[in-house]
Amino acid sequence: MERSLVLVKPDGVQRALIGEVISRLERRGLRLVAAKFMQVSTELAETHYAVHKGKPFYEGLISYISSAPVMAMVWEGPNAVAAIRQTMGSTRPTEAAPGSLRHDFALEVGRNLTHASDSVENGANEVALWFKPEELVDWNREVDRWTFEK
Ligand code: DAT
Ligand code: MG
Repeated sequence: MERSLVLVKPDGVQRALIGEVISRLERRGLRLVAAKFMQVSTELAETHYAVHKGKPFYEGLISYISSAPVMAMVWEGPNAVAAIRQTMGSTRPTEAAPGSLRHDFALEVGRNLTHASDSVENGANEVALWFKPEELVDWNREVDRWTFEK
């Protein structure tokens, strides 16, 4: 079962869109594994976005993600990484598919509401960075057999 880190970034929290994000992931059939509302330290922001260090937008990205609280979550399901990226939409909101979160709720790449892991491997690494093992909940839903083929 694939897992992805999902963040509702500070703009999403300030704009009262936490529920919208959760609702869309729930409706998709994905299963919530962990959640915490938290202030991101500069250290965590820098580790999380280490791959972007040196890029022109890096400094702005670090201050944006640590400027106000975020809702950090782990979601799982078959093809969860691709499904969640699709629900979020492309990085640039003006390129995001109609109906995706970034299309429906964002205008600028620097205020694009959410983060989602971009590969299964990065998903596992990001979950380990943001959550302790004991914060991850293993559970089943009665409806899982109607959503998950196996
Ligand atoms: P994503 O968040 O879709 O995985 P990414 O990993 O390429 O996108 O970049 C991380 C974040 O950095 C992205 O959500 C917004 C910001 N960002 C990316 N490219 C940018 C750019 N060209 N200008 C400003 N911010 C950018
Ligand atoms: Mg990314």
